[in-house]
Amino acid sequence: MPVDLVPHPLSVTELPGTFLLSDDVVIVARGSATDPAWLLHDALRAGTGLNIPVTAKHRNDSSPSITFTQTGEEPPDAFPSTAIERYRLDIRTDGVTIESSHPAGFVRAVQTLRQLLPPSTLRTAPVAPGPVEVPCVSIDDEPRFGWRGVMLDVARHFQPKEFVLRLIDLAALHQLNVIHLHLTDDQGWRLEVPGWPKLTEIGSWRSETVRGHGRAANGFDGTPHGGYYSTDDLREIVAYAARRHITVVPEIDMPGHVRAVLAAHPELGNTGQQKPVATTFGIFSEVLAPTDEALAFARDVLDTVVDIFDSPFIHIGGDECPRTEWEESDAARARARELGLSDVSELQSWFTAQLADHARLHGRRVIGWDEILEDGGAPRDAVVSVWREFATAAKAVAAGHDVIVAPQRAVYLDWYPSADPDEPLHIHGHTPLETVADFDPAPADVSEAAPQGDGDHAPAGDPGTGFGRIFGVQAQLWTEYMPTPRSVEYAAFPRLSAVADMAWASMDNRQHHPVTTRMPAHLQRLDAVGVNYRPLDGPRPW
Ligand code: TNX
Repeated sequence: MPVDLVPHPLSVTELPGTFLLSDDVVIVARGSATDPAWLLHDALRAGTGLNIPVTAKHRNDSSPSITFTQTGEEPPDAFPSTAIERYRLDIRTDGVTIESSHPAGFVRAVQTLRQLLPPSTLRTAPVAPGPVEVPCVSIDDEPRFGWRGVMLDVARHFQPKEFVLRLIDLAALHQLNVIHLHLTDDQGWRLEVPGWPKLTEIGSWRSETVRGHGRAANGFDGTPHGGYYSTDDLREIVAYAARRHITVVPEIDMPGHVRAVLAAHPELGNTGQQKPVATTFGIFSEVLAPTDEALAFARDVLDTVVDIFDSPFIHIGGDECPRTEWEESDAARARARELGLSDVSELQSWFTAQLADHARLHGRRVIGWDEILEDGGAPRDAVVSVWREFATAAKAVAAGHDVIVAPQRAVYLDWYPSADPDEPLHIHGHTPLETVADFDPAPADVSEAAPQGDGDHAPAGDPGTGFGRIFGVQAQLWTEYMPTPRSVEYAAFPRLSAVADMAWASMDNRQHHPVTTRMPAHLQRLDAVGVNYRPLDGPRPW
């Protein structure tokens, strides 16, 4: 039985025989392994109907067991860190053992075990209830990167909470550990902020939406579009992800991409003019004014975000912020002078620094798209999401920034998966599965760009892990042309499976066992989960 796992583990040894998972089996787990053990219990219950007990001690009888064992000292709960995700999974004919020093590693082992079961067990109810055979195998595993993410844009098209939870399940199955939610943009504001009711009353709705699919989709038929998550919805999402050791990174895009904010609060803009929430896509000239009032707003939103999300990193956007309004505003120019800036274009850098200061007060760090490096730059503790030129990754690392590799040419899943004219409407260029499968997010020249042996890069209390690192890699799902979960899944899969492999597997394993050859087996898993993936041989929408 070939074990075509996605992502590919660091080391896999296939052994003869199978382990019979039946109702004679018990799961043995204590302490930090208890929650992951129940995650396994729940998955087995759903997929096989077996109600395998979780106990703290081995029984005296000879019941075969799946035993979770904590090994060594639990490493500090640092994120991102590959050490906490290390695990060993040993499946023998007479029992299964899972070892890790941290619950994150136990959860990853559970996901690998799920992939080793017959694909039909990934369904939400058993189609063939009862015992299943698991191939014997010995796996030693650790990810290449500690940040393995997917960004979902819920602003351009609101995506129901149930779909966010499903995406978390799919991410978990693929060993991804970050869901980045792009919560705000010109076309909609998607989170409730106590004290700012107009943001959701006005900013979450637009009068038109892009309808349909295919190349004719870019039309409007007067159907309004909207929606937002309540603070409880978001807390539920965070808790659901946390059980799977996935961090939900919220993004509030500022100071550009704020048409939805300004529709609700024109007083935060540069012209005072009230314009509706945007109904088309692109880059708009409207940006936040560099005023104390706008800054107070941004801080208030960050306070809410920090209260809901436990992520050590808060994304503040920073992409595509035109300077035109600032250049044309006497007040903005005066403010820039007052702040001692040499030009209004540095107002964005000032804004980033203010938000980074505020985040730091809460013990958090900001992330920004790579534009934050321009016109004055960003504080060194700001993490940079490199999305335009991949070469920027090396520059950002050399400047001492931690980096998330997210270049559009390799990991923008909103780009076309092929040049086939029958592809449903996507955006910009082409990112076929093969391009994703071949991309190395940290080739030597990028990873070696880090400042060497400079103690001054090490954050206080964290010796040995200086700034200037490649955290990992992240795929983007911008939803301009993805109106529904079904269209998101079509764009995402199976390319996101290849991103997961890129983020976890070693280059050596990726070269010797290309993800494209493992894909046919993996698609059976996606079939069982009911994922609306794009078939390997092209479009059939729908
Ligand atoms: C650029 S990537 C954007 C988004 C668009 C995307 C479409 C980035 C930081 N900004 O606003 O949705 O291109 O691919």
